[in-house]
Amino acid sequence: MKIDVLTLFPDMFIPMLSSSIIGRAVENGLLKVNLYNIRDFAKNKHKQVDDYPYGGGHGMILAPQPLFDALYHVLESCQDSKPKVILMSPQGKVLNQELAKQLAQEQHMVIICGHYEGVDQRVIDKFVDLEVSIGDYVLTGGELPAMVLIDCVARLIPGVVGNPESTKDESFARGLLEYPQYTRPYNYEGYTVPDVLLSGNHQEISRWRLKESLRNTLKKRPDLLERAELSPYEIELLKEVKQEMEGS
Ligand code: 4FV
Repeated sequence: MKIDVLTLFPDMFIPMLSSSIIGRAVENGLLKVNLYNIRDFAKNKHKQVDDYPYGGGHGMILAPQPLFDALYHVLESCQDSKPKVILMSPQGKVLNQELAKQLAQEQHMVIICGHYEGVDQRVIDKFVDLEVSIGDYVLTGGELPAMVLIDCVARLIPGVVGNPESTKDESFARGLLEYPQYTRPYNYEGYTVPDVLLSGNHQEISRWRLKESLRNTLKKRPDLLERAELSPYEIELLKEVKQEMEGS
């Protein structure tokens, strides 16, 4: 996958693109990220990239010229299919695992990082295919949201995370929260590991894990349960969980 990032702060991306799983994905060519500084495309003598909002009001707006020229530059250099142009914005579709899975199918994405009060609407009207938000709160810039998007999409690229199985039954993969995880030692300060996990009975273990996944989701994110398509078996297990919770 190739990702072109348009930002006023390209250096913010270096640590995440050179560390850990994402760093390895870049090293082994599974992920190519080009960082473009929007200010490099500003044609005015002071390299200004923002200006006052028409109609008055507080704050500044990212002006059209530097962004138009940055996007022309990035789009003219792509031979193959047109990339998906994404603007990180609080007005966007709220990012979730489903959207991450969809975007992981893309070969080429261009991510625009807003700043100040936002970008001139004409940039959105002419170039933006999708606005994405990482949550209903306002940040100082689109860089952190862009990094969040790159991370959650890149880890779904085959070969990026060591064992592809691990992205199959993780939280949200099935619309449910994950089950509790344990590792050695068996007894830590008197806190022990559920015996079923040491039983070697994989059927019992997967039943316990599914039940605990349902319990976690019911306790922490009941909204997800409403949306989850549960099998008759899962509905049975959920009933047991509810009885146990009523009993406790
Ligand atoms: C944001 C979000 C976000 C708004 C003004 C940057 C800031 C400035 N982006 N999800 N929440 N962006 O707050 O994506 O342009």
